Amino acid sequence: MSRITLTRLLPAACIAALAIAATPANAQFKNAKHAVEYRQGAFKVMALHFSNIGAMVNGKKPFDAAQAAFDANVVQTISALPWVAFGDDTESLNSDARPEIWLEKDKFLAASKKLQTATATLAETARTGDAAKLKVAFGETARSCKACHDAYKN
Ligand code: ASC
Repeated sequence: MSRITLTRLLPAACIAALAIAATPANAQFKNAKHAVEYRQGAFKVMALHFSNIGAMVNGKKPFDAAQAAFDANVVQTISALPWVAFGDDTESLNSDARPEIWLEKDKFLAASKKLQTATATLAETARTGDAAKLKVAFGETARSCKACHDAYKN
């Protein structure tokens, strides 16, 4: 291959490599049904660990700092996952997801980012072992959950 060809091709190869790197994670889904199951599973796991923190900070379970830190870490990690599973091909499938998700994609994405900011604070606060502060962070996160449910979930 001549040098001139290589010089011409390299930028194209770089762009192709970047495109692959930036391929949305929805490539992981076999089909739309699988994507819906994936996001529902993620929400279920998140809800279980989040509720566990709630039980602790609201005195329904003894406060266990290590357990709370573990739960909050799970919530933070999982909170990054469901959004890519709201692909256009999933809109027509039976679920609790409202059409507004696809009508207001930017707002929905912004709300998902807000949740992720809240869960990062939740995990950071849980690591301090301060139950009172964690209760505040729990409330902030719960408001973020609820805002999205009110707007986008049946
Ligand atoms: C939970 C849970 C939710 C949120 C939400 C907050 O514990 O499973 O989905 O809190 O109810 O309003």
